[in-house]
Amino acid sequence: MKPAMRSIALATAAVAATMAFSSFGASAAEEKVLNVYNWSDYIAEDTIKNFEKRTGIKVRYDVFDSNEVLEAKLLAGSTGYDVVVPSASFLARQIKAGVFRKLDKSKLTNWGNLDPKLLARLAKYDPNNAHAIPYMWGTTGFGYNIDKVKKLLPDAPVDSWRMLFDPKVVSKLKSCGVTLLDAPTEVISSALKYAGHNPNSQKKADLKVAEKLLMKVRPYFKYFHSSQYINDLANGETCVAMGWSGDVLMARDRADEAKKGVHIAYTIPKEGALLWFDTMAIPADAPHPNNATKFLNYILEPKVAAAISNYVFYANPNAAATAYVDDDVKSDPGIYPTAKVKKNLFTATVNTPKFDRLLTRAWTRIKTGQ
Ligand code: N2P
Repeated sequence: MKPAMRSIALATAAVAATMAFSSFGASAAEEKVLNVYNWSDYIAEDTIKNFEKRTGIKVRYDVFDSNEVLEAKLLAGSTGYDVVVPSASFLARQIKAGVFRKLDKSKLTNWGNLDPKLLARLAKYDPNNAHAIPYMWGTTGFGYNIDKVKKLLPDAPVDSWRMLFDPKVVSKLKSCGVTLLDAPTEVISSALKYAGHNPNSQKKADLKVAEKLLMKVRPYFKYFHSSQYINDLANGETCVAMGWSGDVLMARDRADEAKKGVHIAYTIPKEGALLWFDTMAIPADAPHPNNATKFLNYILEPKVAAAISNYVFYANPNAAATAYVDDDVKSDPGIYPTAKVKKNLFTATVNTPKFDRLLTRAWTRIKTGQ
């Protein structure tokens, strides 16, 4: 079945299931089904299989690659999903909109494995950590093809956002393929940081600064997309891609495995970059909330979390998992940045609705070049 058809079938099945069970109340036994909506390339190969084997719960698994897409669905409601994975800055306003149910911590017996410092940071978005568990965290920087970039521009500023935001540099790299994330908040805040402004500014004038900057470089971009770049970088189809830490490192890994002479590196730009947290939460109208809680508790198991980090190259917030994380993952500064680099990272604040409206319009202009 095509992915779109599958989602429609899934949504229909979920609505039917909700209707069938609603008359029995929340305590009725749930059918052994769980509908998960996660980012693409964001779970280990056997995470779902092992959960199904152990619990007998059949997981239907759909993927997305944009917080905006997830948010539009959540706000419209009746998604049929039991577990979704918003970034913390999006989660915060989704909580305010009432789209999540509170976690039943009495059933999350593995909660104590979580790093208290990270929970405290997350509590800024979700007071008392009432609605979400932290899943993975990472940075937003860029990946590049070491040899292709060197060939086109021997003294390329590979440690700087200039690789994407300085027309003098990007114009010279255009021929080997430069791409941007289709993630408006992250692109704008990164551009603002590069330009020396407050990356979380909600001012119209600052948004204009970022828009102008992006308009100057946009002719040199091949596309805006948030998942295609992994394979394109790995295959040598593109040479510079704004991207998320683990995704770029996955591209590096795939390139190494293919042994076709493609060498990829990840940069956390020296001007500063976004540090984000992704979370797992249960929609208020989830058809299988008990199964969802079981799944969240499973994700909080140290070995499960470690296996995911080892596969997707994102850092996890599970202190008890560290012992099981591979040494080359633990020691990779692209995954766990050094203290010095960390000082230069910023986190996202929650956009005001007004800024978001301006941002959406600016983003359309940037993408279409009009
Ligand atoms: C995984 C995407 C990482 C999540 N492909 C970005 N928030």
